[in-house]
Amino acid sequence: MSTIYVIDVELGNLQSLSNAIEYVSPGSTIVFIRNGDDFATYNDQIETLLLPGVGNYGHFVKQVTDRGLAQPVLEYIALGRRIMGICVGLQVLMKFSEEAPGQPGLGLLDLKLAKFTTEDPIFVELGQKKAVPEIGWNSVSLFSNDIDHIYGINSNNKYYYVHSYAALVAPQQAQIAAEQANGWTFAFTNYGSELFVAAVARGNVFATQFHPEKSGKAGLAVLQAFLNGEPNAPGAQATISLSLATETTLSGLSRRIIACLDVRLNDQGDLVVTKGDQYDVREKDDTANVRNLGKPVELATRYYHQGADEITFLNITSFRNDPLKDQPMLEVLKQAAKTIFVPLTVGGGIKDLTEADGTVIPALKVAAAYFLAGADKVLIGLDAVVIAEAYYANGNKGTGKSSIETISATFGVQAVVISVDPKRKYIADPLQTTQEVIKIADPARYGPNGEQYCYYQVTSQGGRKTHEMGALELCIACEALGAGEILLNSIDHDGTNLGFNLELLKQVKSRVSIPVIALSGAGNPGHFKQVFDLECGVDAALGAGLFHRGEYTVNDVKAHLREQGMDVRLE
Ligand code: 1PR
Repeated sequence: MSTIYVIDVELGNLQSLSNAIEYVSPGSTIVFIRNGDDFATYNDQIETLLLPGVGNYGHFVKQVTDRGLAQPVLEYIALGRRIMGICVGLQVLMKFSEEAPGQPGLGLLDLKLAKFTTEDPIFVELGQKKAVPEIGWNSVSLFSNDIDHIYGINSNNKYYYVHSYAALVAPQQAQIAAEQANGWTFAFTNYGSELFVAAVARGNVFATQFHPEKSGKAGLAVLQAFLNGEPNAPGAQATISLSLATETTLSGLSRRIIACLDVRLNDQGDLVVTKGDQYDVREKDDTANVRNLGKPVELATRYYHQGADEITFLNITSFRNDPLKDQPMLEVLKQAAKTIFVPLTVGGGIKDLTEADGTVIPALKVAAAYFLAGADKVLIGLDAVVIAEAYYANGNKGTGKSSIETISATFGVQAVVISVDPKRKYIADPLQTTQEVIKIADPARYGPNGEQYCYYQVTSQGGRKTHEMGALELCIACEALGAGEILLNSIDHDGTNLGFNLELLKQVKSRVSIPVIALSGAGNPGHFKQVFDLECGVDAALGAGLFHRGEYTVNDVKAHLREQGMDVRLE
């Protein structure tokens, strides 16, 4: 059996990469290399080396440098030995990134990284902003050197990207042409109107901007091609060719469908998947039991095989206990990450924790435990409300110490999702509140006393506590503090099967520049079409009850969207 060496600077979800290696190359031994001494110890034996990177470029490059890994990696490459970089592991091979001007990369390629623009012309002309980071499933649109595949990458498949910075083609066409003349092969992808480097290959070096370990079967085929030393592998053949998809979305991303599992202990102490009706998870019969819809890992695996683009676990009673001690949830993640190769998000109790003896466990450590267990993103609910209230009280300034700020500074903004639990409040006169109100368009939806306005008050602790702050104001503050994505619930729609809360989604999505995930209320595949048709450009849609109750599968939703001409990822 082969031995795969993986550079580990403790900044990423290496559990998933290890699981993916085990899946494509069963029985392989994985050896982590954490510093220059480790490299020296194993150097002569290394035949295959992986350089996975997640999150903040500057932090990652500093770790590679400070741990004495930069020189050994460059010497290893110069000797013609095989290495694959992933995400920031591709970016570190380049010379410079705007994300960290003072932290030069290894400079193997004379290319620079720049941030995607939210003011992408093809979005601006439609009155929209392009969400940054790019989070979702995109295809490889073109290759250099007259090839149409490399290491299993082909244009028929979709791969999972999660990044704000990229090697953009437009500002450095001459440098890219020069690198092609130096023997580099490129694959490129469009994000909106910005073409960027999706993968590079030359001799012993291969690197991808997307995450093959999170890109389902298509991604696993890429990882396998590298591990097998097959640069000419054609790659997994998608069950559909892109030519059949009648739309090309503005961003280039396929419509992202997420399955969500609300998880909690039931009265018997078992960790079960449950589902609320407007956040009430107890049966309406005389048992008043916690609704038990199944086992978390079993349901998550089922949804992965049904085509879910992401899986979200919400530990909905974690505000009552300490998630670090909440071993069941960490164990769920570990088990799920073994066979689910799409992004995993986990939420519930992610904040600074004070133990019984007064010891404070910082949110960063809580989040790190979840990343180590196999999560790609952490989701923050209650603490986001506390942080946003402090932000506004402090004159629209952060403290630099909040969970959102510390986790995004270390693991990248794309690793931080905020969960918003809003509840409608009718307003007769906009002057009655300092929060931005929505003018209700449909008179049939006016308030009980004919109120023509409303806004969505934020709640916490599963809707038990109501705050004056509006959902929009919460999202604006959290984006400013480093959140990379918004999970926008709606208690009024939760579990109703009446469809998503379109007016709330329009209000928030039109005012933020990070991806917004719609959830609460999905009752049939048509509701997903309805929300993706919104002009504001919702980035993803999430369902729970309709999947848990077995009324529809994820693929039913995707098949319906495809029939309607929408671009979805089908494997
Ligand atoms: O506050 O950081 O500990 O995070 C707690 C997390 O748990 C937050 O994301 C919060 O939204 C969630 N949560 C807390 N209580 C409940 C509850 O239901 N009692 N879940 C809860 C909220 C989110 C989704 C949603 C479905 C819509 N549910 O699962 O229910 O997507 O269902 P549907 O598609 O069937 O309509 P913290």
